[in-house]
Amino acid sequence: MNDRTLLAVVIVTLIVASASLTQTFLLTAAVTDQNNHIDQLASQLGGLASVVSSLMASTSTQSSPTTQSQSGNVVYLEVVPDYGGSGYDAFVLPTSLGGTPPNASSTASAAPNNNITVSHGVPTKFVIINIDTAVNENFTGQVSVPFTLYNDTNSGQVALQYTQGQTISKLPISHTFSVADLQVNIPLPADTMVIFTYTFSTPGVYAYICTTPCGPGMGLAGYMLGYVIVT
Ligand SMILES: [Cu+2]
Repeated sequence: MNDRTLLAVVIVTLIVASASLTQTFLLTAAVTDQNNHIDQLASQLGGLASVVSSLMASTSTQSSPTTQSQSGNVVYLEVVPDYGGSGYDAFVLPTSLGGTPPNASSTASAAPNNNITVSHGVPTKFVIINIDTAVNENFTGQVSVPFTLYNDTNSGQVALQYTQGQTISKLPISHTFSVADLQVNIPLPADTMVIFTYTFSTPGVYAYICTTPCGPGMGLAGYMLGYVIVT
């Protein structure tokens, strides 16, 4: 091999080696880039996982099978006509709405649990949805606990504010949400939603009832009678 040939071989070898080095460098850069990308994805997924787990945690605290949770200090309660059979209107917690309604007239022990648990000293927002269209009484009285009344949501929510001390005269209603011990007496007109906030100051068990003559469910535990358990 003469010098010229040797030089050519060296040059070719150098070119091949440098190409290989460049390729290695490029590959390494690509892998590093991909690793960064994976890290980024993982952190995004981690963020998503924490959002999902926090959502699941808040969902699970809201779905206690027997009592309405005070999660977020909001209590949802529905008034369902004929829930336990003809005339047996009832306060029903959303968690009890699924499944087969009880038949109160044939099974005395079929009373559903509509007890509500709240914490004392914490403002609790009550959202009461009355789907009963019957009018059982004209309500007259003074407002002790302010509330907002929303008319039939089908025709658009029209908010009416009732302030403390205001006199209500002959308001047609289906039911009331009344805690006699605490002067809570909220009228529930037909097909409306009523929202009010109340702070129970002392732990204990307080009966809540409906005072209108609305049928055999009146004064019956699990129907138009339930308990607020203040912890
Ligand atoms: Cu009633």
